[in-house]
Amino acid sequence: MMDKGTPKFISNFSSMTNTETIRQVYELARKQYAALGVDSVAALAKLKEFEISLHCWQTDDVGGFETPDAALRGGGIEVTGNYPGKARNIAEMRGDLEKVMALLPGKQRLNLHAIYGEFGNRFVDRDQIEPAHFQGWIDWAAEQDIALDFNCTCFSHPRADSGFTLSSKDEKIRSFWVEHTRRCRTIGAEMGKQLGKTCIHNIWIPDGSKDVPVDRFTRRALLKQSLDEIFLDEYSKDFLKDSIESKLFGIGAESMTVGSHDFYLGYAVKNNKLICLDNGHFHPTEQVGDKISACLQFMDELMLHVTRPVRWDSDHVVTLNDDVVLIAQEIIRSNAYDRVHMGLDFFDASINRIGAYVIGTRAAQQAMLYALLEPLDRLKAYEDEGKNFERLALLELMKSKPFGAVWDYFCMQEGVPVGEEYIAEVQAYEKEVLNRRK
Ligand code: RNT
Ligand code: ZN
Repeated sequence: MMDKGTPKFISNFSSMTNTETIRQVYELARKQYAALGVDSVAALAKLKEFEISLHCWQTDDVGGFETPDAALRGGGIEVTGNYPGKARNIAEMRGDLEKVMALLPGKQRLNLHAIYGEFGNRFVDRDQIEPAHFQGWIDWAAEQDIALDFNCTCFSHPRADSGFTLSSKDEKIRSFWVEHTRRCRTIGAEMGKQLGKTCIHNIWIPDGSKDVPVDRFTRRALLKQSLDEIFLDEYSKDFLKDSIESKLFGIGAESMTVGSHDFYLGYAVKNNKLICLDNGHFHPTEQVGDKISACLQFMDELMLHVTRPVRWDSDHVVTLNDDVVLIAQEIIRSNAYDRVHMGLDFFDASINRIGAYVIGTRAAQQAMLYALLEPLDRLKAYEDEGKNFERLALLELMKSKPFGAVWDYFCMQEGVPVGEEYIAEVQAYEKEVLNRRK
């Protein structure tokens, strides 16, 4: 089992850090927050328990290990860059993820895609995959004391080349993807069962059309039919929960996406599923943060894919930006800490991939901390009294409160590098591990 309290770092960061200073600065910060009625000790306790599901696909640029030279192809998503050191096999991928988790405070889960099974040296097609292909991952997750989430992979495959999978009009193709996704749910349920922690299985498909279609209706009817078939198999919610992920458009599918937000929202509400909101999958002026309280009126739980779209669904590394902060604030303000599951979804091959994970995950955690440190009672009181100047003033003032001091203290408590110390850790791993991969 991984113990975050016993850091296993290559460089000796603790000597560089004045732990006493961090403690003192935190103590001053704690008092400032307390003066506003904010309990920073309680905030850190909550942050420590908030699980973030790490997407496995940043390790290898969404390639997977079905064949030795597998790479992302098509599906309307793109990985750009050729920074050295990507994981070439599952052993390297696990090593990378262990390193990432050792550099992160708090709790993580791992979000796997179906293309990351252990298929030995033979090709196992998507409609043939079984729990046995993921037993190694389940065992590894148990050793790491983390839960697993899972995804069917309905792209990077000849049967997805037409641009349609679960909404294909070719019955052979459609039923192939139905079979794949059914098997993925079986695998997810097995993960949840063995690990004793519910697995969320997410369905995202690339289906859409480049130019204006005339028959959107049949496509969506086919997708609905496929989902109905997929969800015929019932699993205990203790083992498996299902989410469905919408999208506005993808490259090569600019004019229509079959699985749009309206489509999946309707499906999820009617069929008691989770919706997965990816903040790269909406019009740039729409805010996923705003959607949380709307969706939660009609469903028990939500899944998130936190990412950073730059002009389009570019899946840049998550940073602590307004979009991510609003998402976190809306989780806390809606008292939905237990109802919203946060996963990450970015893939940048132009920078050190381990560093990308650490930056992105820490940013998401920092957003949560920022939200947890909000003087919510006072802000709500202002709002209820119509004191909108006061509300805006306090929101602005919170931006210059000593949030960083609380964050640093949290990292120190968790036994992970504080502040910029993680840069040296990532550099050392690059030198000693990543650069040896040719
Ligand atoms: C694609 C979706 C989807 C994928 C992963 C790899 O636009 O965001 O979630 O990124 O399944
Ligand atoms: Zn996504």
